[in-house]
Amino acid sequence: MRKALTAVLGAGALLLAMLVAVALPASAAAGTLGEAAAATGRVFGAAAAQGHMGESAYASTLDREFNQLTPENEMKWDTTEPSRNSFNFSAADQLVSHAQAHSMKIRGHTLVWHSQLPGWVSGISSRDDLLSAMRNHISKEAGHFAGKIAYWDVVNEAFQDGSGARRDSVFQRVIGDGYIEEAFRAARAADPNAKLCYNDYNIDGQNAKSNAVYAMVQDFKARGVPIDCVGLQAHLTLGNVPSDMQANMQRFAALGVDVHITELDIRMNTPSDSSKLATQANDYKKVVSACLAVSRCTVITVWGITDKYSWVPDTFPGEGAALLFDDNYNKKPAYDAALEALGGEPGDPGDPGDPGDPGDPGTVSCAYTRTAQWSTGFNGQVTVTAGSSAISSWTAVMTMGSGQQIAALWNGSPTTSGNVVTVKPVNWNARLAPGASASFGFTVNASSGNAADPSVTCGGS
Ligand code: 9MR
Repeated sequence: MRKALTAVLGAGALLLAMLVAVALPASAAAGTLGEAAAATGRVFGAAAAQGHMGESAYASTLDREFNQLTPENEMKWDTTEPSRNSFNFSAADQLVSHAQAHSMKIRGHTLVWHSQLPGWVSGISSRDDLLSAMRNHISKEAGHFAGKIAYWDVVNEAFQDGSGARRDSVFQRVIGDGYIEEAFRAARAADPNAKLCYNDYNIDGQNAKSNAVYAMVQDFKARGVPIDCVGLQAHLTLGNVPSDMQANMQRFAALGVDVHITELDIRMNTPSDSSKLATQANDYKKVVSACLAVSRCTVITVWGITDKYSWVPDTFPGEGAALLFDDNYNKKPAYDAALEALGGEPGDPGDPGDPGDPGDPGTVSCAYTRTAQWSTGFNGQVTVTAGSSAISSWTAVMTMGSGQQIAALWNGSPTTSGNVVTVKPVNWNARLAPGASASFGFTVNASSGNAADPSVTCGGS
């Protein structure tokens, strides 16, 4: 953006140049997710697996981009206490040392969960026995890591989808509703400095399940049960970021807890293509922007570093490509979108792994301009420019302001879904030689005002 601005400044535009110089901060915009998040007072993290840390691109991408780490499996009960009162923290300790050496905050994941639970726990049928086993597990594990953990997912996934009823688990059956607060009390005692979170999926928007979690947090706050944060996992599917995600985060924040996006990924049917990647970029942008709009949303963590090792294809065959880096650790359009939404500046020449640089192969950049306006609408134009390689097609995804509709669009082929308009080429402007451009134009009817411009992301193939 700034580079583009500089490029159009003519020698005569001295006044404008001075204004721009005054308006921009003295330091360069952040070029990594962690730096950009830090500039907003947040952290941007990734789940990481000790088993992949020997792969240099894996570790170097983690170290370069992220300032928070969540062990993907290494702190789960089946790993840390496979038999009763016999603890093994070795894999988790290695990840914790790595994170500390790189000044990353650490999220402990997770103390009490129905899954990845050893058989000896599931087999306990006495309430006192299970309570004592759970308290011992929490006290030993959170005690072992005390002082090193910024946030603990104390209890994970305790509610059912749909109804918002408690999930059936050995803890629920044998201890009853009170097991969650018992777990939080034990965690506070074991590590008074960690922020204690409840973490779940499908609570990203407002629904029966998030309502149930909301009611629990409200009750905990009213009764002094120690809870500091709620984790929205945000395992999302393409094009389906809940429109009320920001409002949902805000209502939790209003209860006096922080809100964390803890396991973000946005999966698609594979293989990916430029259109899906552009939609995904727009989705990531929506999630990051929603977090930035809520002051108590302080953590964004993606559930993995590279698509290569994501949990998604194992669990949802035929789906994947859900993360910010592809199988070869190249930054995807979603990476640039997330970084830009954080206020960073993607695509600095020489950035490792960045195929979005001008001059890098196979990618496109796009620029939007408003070409005319009147009180109830405006005309806009988007120019798509190929990088140093020819492309055979491109996609632009525009998110329109509220109350805005495309009335006409020329030199492109639009499909509209809600406020998102996906524009593909017409047959004669699909193929672009290296550095060549194609433009499409459109007219917007804006019943509630013409102030907002669409936000535009592009992809090429
Ligand atoms: O990513 C994790 C994968 O490697 C494990 O096989 C799986 C086992 O259930 O857990 C995955 O992580 C889950 C996380 O711990 C809790 N929320 C859902 C995540 C994806 O399944």
